[in-house]
Amino acid sequence: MLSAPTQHRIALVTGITGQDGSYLAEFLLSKGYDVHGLVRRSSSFATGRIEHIYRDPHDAGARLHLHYGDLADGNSLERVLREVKPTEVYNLGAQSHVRVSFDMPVFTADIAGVGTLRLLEAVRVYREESGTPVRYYQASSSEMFGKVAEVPQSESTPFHPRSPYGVAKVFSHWATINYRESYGMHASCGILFNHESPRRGETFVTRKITRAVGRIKHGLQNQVFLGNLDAQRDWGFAGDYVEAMWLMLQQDEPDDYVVATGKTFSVREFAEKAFARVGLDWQKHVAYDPRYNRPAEVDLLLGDPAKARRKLGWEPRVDFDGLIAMMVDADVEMAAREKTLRDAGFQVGAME
Ligand code: NAP
Ligand code: G4F
Repeated sequence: MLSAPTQHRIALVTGITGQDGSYLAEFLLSKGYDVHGLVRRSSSFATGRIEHIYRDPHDAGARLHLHYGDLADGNSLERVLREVKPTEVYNLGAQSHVRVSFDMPVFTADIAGVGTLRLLEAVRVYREESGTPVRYYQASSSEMFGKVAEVPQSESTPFHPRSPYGVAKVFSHWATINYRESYGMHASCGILFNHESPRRGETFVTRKITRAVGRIKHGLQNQVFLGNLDAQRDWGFAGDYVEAMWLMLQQDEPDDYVVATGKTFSVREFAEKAFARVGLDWQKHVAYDPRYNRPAEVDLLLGDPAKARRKLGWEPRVDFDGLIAMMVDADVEMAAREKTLRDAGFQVGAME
């Protein structure tokens, strides 16, 4: 059941510069929230996905505020909570790349695992000291199901993570439930299946494929190297999934929810449809490179979103074909801009 807001709504979002953070910021601003984002210091700007909000001619830009902080640094989290005084906290920050988590397991555990605990503890203390009833969202992941115990996966499916990232997310998931049960915190976990968009990081498989399609179409490259084409994922649109995050925090009671489309497709099918969208045969352009395989793979993810549908009234709006069309079209346009730059003598390139 939706509970009516009783006070001015202020959200703090970790991971605001990421794919989901940018869509969530737009969504919350459209609902009238003041939105505060935690950003890490880096030697170059990482704010490309939210820059357009600042340029918004209406008041949204004025209601978006950024604060330096890091999930590795508990003191920074405490300081930002005291400054911002949020009514809702969304923890989206993480080293979120599964393949990279095998190369950087300790860093991944520190940010995607212990980082959550630092934030939960900071929220607990802030809530007790200020008397403010903060609601908390944890970005849990279908990667926790790993070597799946059943198909489809629901909130009651046992976890069997297959990567340092998946293990860290299981830790965060249970830490969140523990804070709910121990301290009565309104803390909910969204077990989100893969969700993509034109803002998806370029090293995740969907975006890597659609970027390649755009560049191949415009003659900027000829091939893309991929790993396991047999893996199956339940892919949705990130813009739809951030609404489910918000809905969880509007419920009277905190709980955990699977957010998915209920349909699964292979990487091969994604590639085939993405190339076909611009009239190309994927088999002429996709090559295999074992570097992109993982030491342990998650073969099949398929979510059962029945609980989210029933209790939150949530439904995905964009289907698999719609998602591919949206991503390919955006990346064909991006490649056209790159080509114009290249033809004008600028150096352009995409990293794999
Ligand atoms: P993303 O695009 O990789 O964004 C990750 C965000 O976390 C970025 O803003 C990044 O900042 C930030 N971050 C990284 N290390 C940090 C640190 N030490 N302290 C503070 N912030 C840090 O990921 P996403 O796809 O938006 O996913 C959002 C969350 O949902 C992540 O927790 C992810 O694990 C989880 N999730 C994602 C999916 C999916 O399919 N997308 C599915 C299930 C769960 P920089 O910009 O500075 O790097
Ligand atoms: O796009 P991916 O890297 O996403 P993955 O590993 O499923 O993780 C994403 O979804 C999780 C939710 O289940 C999130 F929690 C996580 O943060 C992230 O957003 O890989 C998808 C599949 C894998 O099976 C991988 O082996 O694609 C396969 N694949 C094949 N070739 C490739 C490639 N993946 C990548 N990144 N690059 C390739 O060249």
